[in-house]
Order: sequence, then structure tokens, then C-alpha cells
Amino acid sequence: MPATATATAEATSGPKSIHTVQGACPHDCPDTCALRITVEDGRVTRVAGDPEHPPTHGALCTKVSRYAERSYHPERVLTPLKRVGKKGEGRFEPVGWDEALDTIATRLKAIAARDPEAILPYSYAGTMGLVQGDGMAARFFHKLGASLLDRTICSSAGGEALAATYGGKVGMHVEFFAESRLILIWGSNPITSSVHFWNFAQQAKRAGAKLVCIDPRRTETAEKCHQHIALRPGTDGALALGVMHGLIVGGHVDDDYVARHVEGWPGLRERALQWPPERAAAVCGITADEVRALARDYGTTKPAAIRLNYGMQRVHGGGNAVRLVALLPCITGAWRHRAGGLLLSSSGWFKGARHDASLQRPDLLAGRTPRTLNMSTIGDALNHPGSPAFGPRVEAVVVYNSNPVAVAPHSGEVVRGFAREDLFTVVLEHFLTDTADHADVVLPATTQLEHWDAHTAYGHTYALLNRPAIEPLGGARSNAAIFRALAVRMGYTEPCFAQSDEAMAMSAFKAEHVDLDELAARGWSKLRIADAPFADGGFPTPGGKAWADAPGLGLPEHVANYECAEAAPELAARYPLAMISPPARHFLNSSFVNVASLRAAEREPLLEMHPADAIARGIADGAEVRVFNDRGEYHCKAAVSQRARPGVVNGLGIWWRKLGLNGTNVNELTHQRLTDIGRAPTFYDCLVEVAGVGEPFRVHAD
Ligand SMILES: Nc1nc2c(c(=O)[nH]1)N[C@H]1C(S)=C(S)[C@@H](COP(=O)(O)OP(=O)(O)OC[C@H]3O[C@@H](n4cnc5c(=O)[nH]c(N)nc54)[C@H](O)[C@@H]3O)O[C@H]1N2
Ligand SMILES: Nc1nc2c(c(=O)[nH]1)N[C@H]1C(S)=C(S)[C@@H](COP(=O)(O)OP(=O)(O)OC[C@H]3O[C@@H](n4cnc5c(=O)[nH]c(N)nc54)[C@H](O)[C@@H]3O)O[C@H]1N2
Ligand SMILES: [Mo]
Repeated sequence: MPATATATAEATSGPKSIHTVQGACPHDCPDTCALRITVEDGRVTRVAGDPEHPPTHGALCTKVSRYAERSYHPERVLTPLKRVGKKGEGRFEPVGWDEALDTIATRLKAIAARDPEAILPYSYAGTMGLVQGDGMAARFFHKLGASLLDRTICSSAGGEALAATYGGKVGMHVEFFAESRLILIWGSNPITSSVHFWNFAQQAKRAGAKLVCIDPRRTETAEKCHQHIALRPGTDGALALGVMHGLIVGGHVDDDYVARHVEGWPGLRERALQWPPERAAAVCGITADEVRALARDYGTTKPAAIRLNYGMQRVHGGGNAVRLVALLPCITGAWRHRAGGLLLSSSGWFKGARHDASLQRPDLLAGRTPRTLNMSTIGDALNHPGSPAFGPRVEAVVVYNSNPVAVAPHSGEVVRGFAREDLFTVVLEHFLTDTADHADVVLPATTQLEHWDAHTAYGHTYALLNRPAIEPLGGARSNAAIFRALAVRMGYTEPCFAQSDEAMAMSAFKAEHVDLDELAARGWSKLRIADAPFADGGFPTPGGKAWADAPGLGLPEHVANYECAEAAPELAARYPLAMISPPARHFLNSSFVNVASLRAAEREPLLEMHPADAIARGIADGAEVRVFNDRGEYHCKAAVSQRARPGVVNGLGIWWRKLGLNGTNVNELTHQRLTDIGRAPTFYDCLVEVAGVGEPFRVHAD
């Protein structure tokens, strides 16, 4: 039986056993909730939020409250599968575990004997657990000497930019937003994607704080803020420079804080003075008064907090923009107060708290330095075998915790790569996703209800533990168990390949940083971090100062999108609409798209369009449209709505291609060019045109 946190047998009508198990939400979300899982007669009947865990506060998002529906889904893959059709057809037959593992080990051994770098692990954050993420898997691929993966698909532009400003991915405690007087919600839609942060923002709002949302899209969050600044995508750096200008001329710079705790301010000050509100407003497509008012509010309201999110760094200049925004609280000294400062990510606080080296065992590389491939350019990496840019041909890909065929940019190229008949592909999954359809062997993985794990967070500062609530369903095995079994077949004898999931989870954190007894007893424990960590400087840079002028990068500046009228006028003439593709509320990236109740809530793939853009193209609300550019074509339904600003369309993500209208999704249109900092994808830096499918809608002249 799996261990349980609290076992409360209750007398009910029948001989029922009921108990609750303490878990953690595994998903890629800043909130990383503490879960209470109710198990009745061996079956999970309820997944609820832990009322005692402060960020979770007893509530879950719509998606994860359906986690049991997802785990018991009739289409769960519960036995290993071997391909019988053509690549991508998704036709498989069940095979036993021994046959599946032998097939894989034989193939990997043969490839590794020639060149282990021809094998590529591909994974992201399907689960963010330290055990089922890159725990046992990392040990396996390090020992093998496989290519390394640069995990850039989400946050590396912002993450590296933050590290080039504060020295790490560190920021405010989420709880203290409740005490802020001004909150800038910048490139973030928390009602959709971080509802537990929104709870704190609402507490602040009720206490009289002003909320400002900075987002090209009129999101559910923007509607509930006092002010919405609908700037053009990819212009946040210009806005931040315009705000800095306002802070300087308005006398709102905290000279004492800047002198003691900021490196390179004189140079940045000079640069910001070249950005009067009119210049910033023209670049951002907003009014100069909006820039002035934002600077005045931000300079005069204390404490002022910024919730920055990754939505604004998925463009060419995403890294520079994050540096500029992250410097604002250093210039005003907002960090002096625990309810002031900024939060983009808190994951850096966990850096010293985990036993990274013993979890991942990079020492098993034994001096080898395999090449690194960027996950965001997987399309090119698979299609240009042997090219100087990528090195040796990729002969095998092992995918776990990710669905690249749906989520990676320029999916036409990604599909072409995964369709290579000479590529050996293994996919560890819960479902037959678009990527699993391209596998030679699919291995059934357990869900969070069925395995052990330990979790950090990137939107709060608590470590969490996940205990299994039930035994694995069918023939499913945890990722760690799968790599353990493969290691045996590869002949790896190091004791680390025999370590159990439970032992890995229980030894993930260091006692100096996390109260391990509380973690074991309650399922979560807060890291020991000062309330106002940078009140007197002490940033985790080598000299303790925040960097306006960062080593190797110089001063930050506004960098225009790759695809915009300024940088690519000829392209903008053919494709005049900028497309962003932010998350849909009921999906989590491409997860949950196959959960009927959640797909029903999203109805169909949508493209939001401003009425002016729709009328100009004769497109009616609800009409099927083709969204296209030189890379491809995506069909979806038009939602004619003020949620879109003129000139910008919002293609809500991320549908499974095979569940879309024409077998594609929004990534058919995105490209593989990378950000200025962090080698990350530029999903929201994309020009398109839209046309109706079928009869154009006629505008009546009366
Ligand atoms: N329901 C749901 N929740 C999720 C996810 C999901 O897919 N669905 N994804 C999860 C993941 S992987 C992540 S990384 C996190 C955070 O994921 P993020 O992608 O940061 O998600 P959002 O908070 O939705 O913020 C994105 C917002 O940025 C806006 N935006 C787009 N371009 C720009 C721009 O150039 N400038 C500005 N200022 N804003 C821009 C979009 O309109 C959108 O409202 O959320 C997680 N939570
Ligand atoms: N156009 C566009 N594209 C985007 C984005 C966007 O905003 N717009 N957002 C980007 C962002 S922020 C991100 S983070 C990426 C996300 O990309 P991914 O990390 O690939 O996320 P998902 O699409 O949710 O796919 C995760 C897969 O892992 C599987 N999984 C979950 N738990 C387990 C487990 O324990 N074991 C195994 N073996 N599998 C498991 C799930 O079933 C799911 O199919 O997408 C990016 N792509
Ligand atoms: Mo993400």
C-alpha cells in the first residue's frame, strides 16, 4: 500500500475505507499547490487544495480539480505500445514490458556504440517533480553520454535576464502582494494561469490598492484591474524606459538606494533620458499620458509591487525587456518594503535547497562533454542531420514530460523531423498525444496520483512532497521506474540506478534550508528567506548589487520584434497582423486538451480579432478562418471581440493538432528564431494574415 499522510477510516453505510493523502500539483504553473487527495476503496474520488498551505488556501484551478478525471481517463495509455503503422499515423499494438524495454535497450546500445550523442533526451515540465522530472532520467542520460538538452522553451530569456539583474531567479514572497498599494500585473494573466497569486492581488485591491494590467490582450485579469495598458506585443522594454524617464524627471529616484545597491545607473539614466513619454508611447502604440501616469503612480505609491510573467519575454527583445522592468524597483527603492519589489520567478531561492548533484549525477558524464541541443529549435535539429550548426545526426529521441509536436515552434518542421523513418523515437506518456503518435515505442507513465515526488515552486517559496494516493493504474510505471529498468538492461551497475522513487523524494532537500520534519508531516514547508530580502541590497550577484550594467551584456535597451513593421516592412505589408498565442484558461499548455469537460469549456480553437480588423476582412464572429503566413496555415474560429487590440490577433493555445479543425495548431505559424538573451523561442513575435473560409461576411452600408 502507498504510504499516506493521514489515514482516517470513517464508518459509512458500507465497508468503505476512506483516507486522504497529501500531494503536490505537478504542473508547470507558478502556484504549485498542496493537494489533499481523497481515496475511497482504492479509488481517488476527490482532488482538493490544502486549506492550510498559505498559497493554495484550500482552492484549486478548474483543471487540477479534474485531475482524477484526467488520471482515470478511458484513453490513458496503460500498456507499452509498439508502432505498426507509418510514423505519425498513431497505429500501435500492445506489447509486454520486457519486449518494449529490450527493443529500446538494444537500439540505444547499438547507436551508443557508434556515438552516444546521436541520442537526444527531450523533456520539459509535464511534471515539475525532482524525481519524475530530471532525476533518474538525468542519471540515465549522463551515464549514456547522450546529447544534453538546453531547456529553453518557456522561461530562459526571462530567467537569464533576471539573473543578469539580480544575480538569480529571486523575488518577492507571493503572500506579501496582499499588502501592496500598487500592483503592476505585467505580461501575466493570473486569473487564467496563476489564480492563487490573483487571490493575493484581490486582497490588496479590497484594501484599496490600485491594480494595473500591462498586456496587449484585454484578458479576464485586465477587465478586473483599475487600468489596462494595451501595448503592442514586444514593446515592454520601450515602456519601461519611458517609465524610467518619468521617474527621473518626476524626482522619484531613490538616490540613496541606487547609490548603494545598483551598479551602472549613470549609464542607464542617460539612456532613459532619451525616452520621453511621446517616444515610448509611439513605439508601444499607447498614449503619452498613459506612460506619464504609470511613471507617476509607480514613483509615488509605496509599497509598489510588480508581478511580471513570462508572457512578455516570448519576443526577440524579451531578455532586454525583463532586465528593464526588473530594474524599476531598484530605481525607486521599492525593495525596501516586503510588499514592494518584483516577482517573475522564485525558483532561484530553491537552488541551494536541493541536492541537485546527487539527484542528477552529472559526474556520471565522467569527463565527457556532449553537445547541447536547444529544445526550441528541435525542428531544425531533426531536419538538418549532420549540419555544422547541429553536429552529428540525431538517430534516437527519448521524449518524456513534453509534447514537442504540439508545443515547439514552427510545428510543420517539428512534424517533418519526427516523421523521419530513420529516427527511433520513444515516448513516455499518459496519452497518445501528437508526439506519441510519432513514436516507435510508447511507454505508459504514471500520473501524480500514482507516484512519489518532491517539488520546488517558481511562484512561491515552499518545498512540497507528493505521496502516491493509489497504486499505478494498469501497467503504468513512473518515469523513474522506467529509467531504472532501462539502466539494468543497459548494464549500468552504479547503486544510484537502484535507488527507489521514495528514497529520491525523501532525500531531495537539504536540512539547512527546509524543515524536513515539517515537510514529511504536512507535505510542505517554507524556505527560510527574509521577508524583505533586498531591503538593504544583498542581491545574489557577486558584489551584492543589482546590475543595470551587466557583465558581458552592457546596458539594457529596447529591441524590436523580428516580425514587425519597423524591422521587417516587406513582411509586415504581406502579413499585417501581429499574433500572440497565450494560454487558454482550461488547458495547461497542451495538457488537458483531451479532457472532455475542459475541452467543452474551450469549445473550439479560437482566434480573437478586433472588430475593425474583422470588418476589414469581412469576417463574422464565429466564422471559420484561415490564419496564415509563409510557414503554414491554421484553421480556427474567429472570436470578434474587444479582447484583441487593433492590429493584434490572439490565437489561444495550445490545442492538440489532431483535435484542431485542419490537423494543425497555432504553432504551425510560429518560427524558430531565438530571443536576445537565453536562447528562448519567440512565440509571440509572429506576423500573420487572416481570411475567411468560404463566403465572406458582407457589411451592410446602412
Ligand atoms: N490555464 C493555464 N495556466 C497556465 C498555463 C496554461 O497554459 N494554461 N501555462 C503555465 C505556464 S507553462 C507558464 S510558463 C505560466 C506563465 O505563463 P505565461 O505565458 O506567462 O502566461 P500568462 O500569465 O497567461 O501571461 C501571458 C500574458 O502575456 C500577454 N502578452 C503576450 N505578449 C505580450 C507582450 O509582448 N507584452 C506584454 N506585456 N504581455 C504580453 C498575453 O496576452 C497573456 O495575457 O503559466 C502557467 N499556467
Ligand atoms: N504558441 C505557443 N506555444 C507555446 C507556448 C505559448 O504560449 N504559445 N507556451 C510554451 C510554454 S510556456 C511551455 S512551458 C511549453 C510547454 O510544453 P510541454 O512541457 O511539452 O507541456 P505540455 O504540452 O503540457 O506537455 C506535457 C506532457 O507531459 C505529459 N506528462 C505529464 N506528467 C507526466 C509524467 O509524470 N510522466 C510522463 N512521461 N509524462 C507526463 C503530459 O501528458 C503532456 O502530454 O509550451 C510552449 N509552447
Ligand atoms: Mo511555461
